[in-house]
Amino acid sequence: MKTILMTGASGGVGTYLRHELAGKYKLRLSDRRPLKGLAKQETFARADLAKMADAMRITKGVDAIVHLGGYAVEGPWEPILESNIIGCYNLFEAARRNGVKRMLFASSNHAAGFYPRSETIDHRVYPRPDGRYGVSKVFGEMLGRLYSDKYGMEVLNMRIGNVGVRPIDKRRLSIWLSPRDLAQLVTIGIEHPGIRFEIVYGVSGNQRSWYDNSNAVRLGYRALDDAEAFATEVLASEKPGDPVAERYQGGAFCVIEEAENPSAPARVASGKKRAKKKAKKAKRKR
Ligand code: 15L
Repeated sequence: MKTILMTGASGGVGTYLRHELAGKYKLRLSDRRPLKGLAKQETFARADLAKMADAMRITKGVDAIVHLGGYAVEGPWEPILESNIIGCYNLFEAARRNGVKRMLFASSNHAAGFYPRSETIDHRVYPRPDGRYGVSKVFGEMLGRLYSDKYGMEVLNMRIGNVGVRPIDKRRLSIWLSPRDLAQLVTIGIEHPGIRFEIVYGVSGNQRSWYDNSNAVRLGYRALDDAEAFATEVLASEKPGDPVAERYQGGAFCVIEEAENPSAPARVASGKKRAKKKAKKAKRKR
């Protein structure tokens, strides 16, 4: 049985994936936060990927890495820099030094979030990140490109939409990824023999998809789910949003400013504090 390192295992995507992959692999779970309730084939290795020593310790002796760890939404630069730039670099470099061949990178739809919703995009489009977070995902993809070309690492980038048991709004009807479809893509990433460097979209077979996911299909992906089954219910409670957010695939990420992200309370609180301080200072100067 292969040993797979899963970073960011305490997060939402990690939790779904652990459940879906149970019994298929030995899972070495890792996160900055402690994790309780391990299943039979699971072990936990606490790590802060901003520290190279931690990255070296957890990547020893694994067959593949599923890198979910990082700052997962648009937000202030500092935590994105620490987790998604420094942490991501440390992980790739530690993997290389420890001889790990296979890397599955949880990229995001936000690496290309500034494409309009009227356009269907495939894995070959030029990135159009919709914020600092999106830029950090492009960085991760390009680290993969470098480590593949220079060191022969085998890299699958999954531009994940939104993982959940159901799509939560109109935008997610186009980018939803069910847990079992996520597991199918991850399994392809671990098992497919011919991977060098690939980009696929981490979305289910949604009728309203903005993606031509033929590269995933070429690798054997056959999505089992389609968000359309939830469309009537979802659209009944949909309220009109910001017109810019509505125009682009990345939605609200395209308009969010540093201190505005309600889905990142802890970090944003400090971002807000900083913004207030800055404003006060500027007022005093005036
Ligand atoms: C992402 O990349 C985020 O990690 C996730 O929290 C969602 O915001 C998702 O994109 C989305 O676009 O819905």
